[in-house]
Amino acid sequence: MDPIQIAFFGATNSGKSTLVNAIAGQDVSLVSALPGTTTDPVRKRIELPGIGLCVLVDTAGYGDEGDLGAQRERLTKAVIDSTDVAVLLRSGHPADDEWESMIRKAALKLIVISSEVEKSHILELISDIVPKDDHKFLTGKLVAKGDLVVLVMPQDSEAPKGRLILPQVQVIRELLDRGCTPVCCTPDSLKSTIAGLKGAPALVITDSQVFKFVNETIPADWTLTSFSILLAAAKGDINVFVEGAKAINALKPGARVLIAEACTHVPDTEDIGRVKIPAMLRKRVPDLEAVIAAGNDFPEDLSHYSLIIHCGACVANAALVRSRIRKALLAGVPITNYGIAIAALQGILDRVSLP
Ligand SMILES: Nc1nc2c(ncn2[C@@H]2O[C@H](COP(=O)(O)OP(=O)(O)OP(=O)(O)O)[C@@H](O)[C@H]2O)c(=O)[nH]1
Ligand SMILES: [Mg+2]
Repeated sequence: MDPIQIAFFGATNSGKSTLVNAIAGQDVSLVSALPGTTTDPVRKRIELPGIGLCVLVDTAGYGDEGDLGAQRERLTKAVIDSTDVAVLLRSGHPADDEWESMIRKAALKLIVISSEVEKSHILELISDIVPKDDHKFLTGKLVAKGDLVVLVMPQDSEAPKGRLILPQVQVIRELLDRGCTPVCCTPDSLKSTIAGLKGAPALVITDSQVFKFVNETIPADWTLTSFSILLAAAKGDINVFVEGAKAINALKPGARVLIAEACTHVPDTEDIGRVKIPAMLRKRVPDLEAVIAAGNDFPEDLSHYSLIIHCGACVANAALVRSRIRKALLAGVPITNYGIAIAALQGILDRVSLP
């Protein structure tokens, strides 16, 4: 589903960019004898033989001096969080050990390279280490071949003009691949869509924003879930998120909640994370403080938060969500996500089917 993110780390001039270019078979990154040639992370999507669709990430080297060097190191460290496979080039730099232990602590797959012979076998080393079982279906066991599935997809002001959002596209494509019949409607046409069906669909998948309406509109014995829940299950740990959502009931007046968004976007007036969820929480918890962290700005210190609510991560990969779950659990802070928080807030988490 997600491309496998393979990131290259090492001191400046250790040969990261040269190696990335060799793997890609093209000039992805600038190479020079000058330390500090690569300044920001450089990403290249590429299909690697025997491995599959990958994103290669070349990073700025560590050991660069000054304020700019420190800023580059910060960007390089942020890459660790979304990485599936790290390749560390050891070149005898004093900081090699520190970086190796930092990457090991992040619990991702690691290949340590300390000789030119290893560099020449890099594709085999990557192929041996990449996770092979990552081809999970979003809809999991909820559907089988031949099933009819109703998709409720509001096209409000938040929806991009002229196209569908990625989770909807992914689910429709997957249902077609699995031999199912997706039937799409907006909340306005849900009743007439149901009336046109011969019997109960195998599953109804709704946008979580209209969860309550859909739940009240369809018969109580129909199987219901949401796009966010499917995504949460594919990108993260559904059990941790369901457990985290229970913390909503324990929030005390003045509690601080971290709303973490994987992407950065220009906020909308109907914004789900910045407006809708905080408003729903404040109805239950007086003086609740919602702190927004967008993109890479996930705080290092999570101890001030009573709960973390993460976005559906439609543009981020599972590795990033896993690393955030790990950080939350290490800090002892419950973590959930948008779709599951909304389901919990509307009191229908028990009504939802998990994939
Ligand atoms: N002998 C030898 N030289 C290499 C090797 N890999 C890279 N070089 C040379 O080392 C220098 C630095 O290579 P880069 O690939 O730019 O190194 P980098 O790690 O990307 O460096 P920064 O972007 O500055 O962090 C260049 O002059 C390369 O030609 C190698 O395996 N062997
Ligand atoms: Mg470079």
